[in-house]
Amino acid sequence: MPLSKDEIKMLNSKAQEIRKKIVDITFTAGGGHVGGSLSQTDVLVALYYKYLKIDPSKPDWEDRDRFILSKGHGGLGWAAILGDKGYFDTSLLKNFNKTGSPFGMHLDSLKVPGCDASTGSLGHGLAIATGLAKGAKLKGKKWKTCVMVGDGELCEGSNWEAAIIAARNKLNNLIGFVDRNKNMIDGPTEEISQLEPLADKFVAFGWNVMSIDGHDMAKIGEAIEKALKSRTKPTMIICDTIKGKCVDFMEDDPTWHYGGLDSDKRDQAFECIDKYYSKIK
Ligand SMILES: Cc1ncc(C[n+]2csc(CCOP(=O)(O)OP(=O)(O)O)c2C)c(N)n1
Repeated sequence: MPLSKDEIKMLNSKAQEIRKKIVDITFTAGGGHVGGSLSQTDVLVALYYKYLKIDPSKPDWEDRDRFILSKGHGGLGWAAILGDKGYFDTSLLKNFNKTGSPFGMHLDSLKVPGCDASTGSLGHGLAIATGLAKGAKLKGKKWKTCVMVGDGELCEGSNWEAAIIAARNKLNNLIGFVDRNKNMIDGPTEEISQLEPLADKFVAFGWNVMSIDGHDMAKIGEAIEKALKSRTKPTMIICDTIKGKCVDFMEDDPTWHYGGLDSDKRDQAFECIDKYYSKIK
């Protein structure tokens, strides 16, 4: 069933809140991977506030859906969501990435409840997710596995090995998302290591593939609903996104892969986010 107008409104309002938390954590931490955290937000919000079957009071519940953030440097944005969901006390985020904090820039599954796999060394999440999805099949379990990879991350060959195995094993319980913001750490993906035609590549590897606007909640919902109906194939949803989404001085600028904000820039970023959402509500 498509997302209702009220659900879309709720999800957008949550995404606005999470984007402001991302900006705030970037300010208090003294820096962070803010560009990619902002591009991944809408998909993560749709998953955590609508589609993932989880119980933050029981992070290890065996029948929970699994989510892996393979682009682990987006941990700052992921932590904002896990805290908001109630996995831990959000006051802990005031010390994000500081000495003694359970949060490093990349989340550690041994320290952060709700984090199913430690990532950060790129190229591992899709393989971990493939193993989890295969595990669910072997155990006859109904839970699904979702994973987000960065587009720059797809330069790692291990992704393509996992893609072969997932299709070979008919893992229709696996849903992948590419945060296709077209920028990596040091510039545009197509100038550094050409990925296009990306959708055709996953099709050739035996996946069910969709390409959507990764900032449109209705489209994200539609794609996930379709993926849930796949009978024999894993699904890859290629999400067209903007690095730094909603903050005009960061948008589509690879130099904001990692950055810090002073209080003026933080307030400017808050204003940009509020302005964007005043238009789409
Ligand atoms: C194996 C490995 N090589 C290099 C890095 C350094 N690194 C961190 S982020 C990044 C760029 C990733 O780009 P992308 O996946 O597109 O992330 P996004 O633009 O969504 O932030 C790189 C190369 C790493 N973390 N792991």
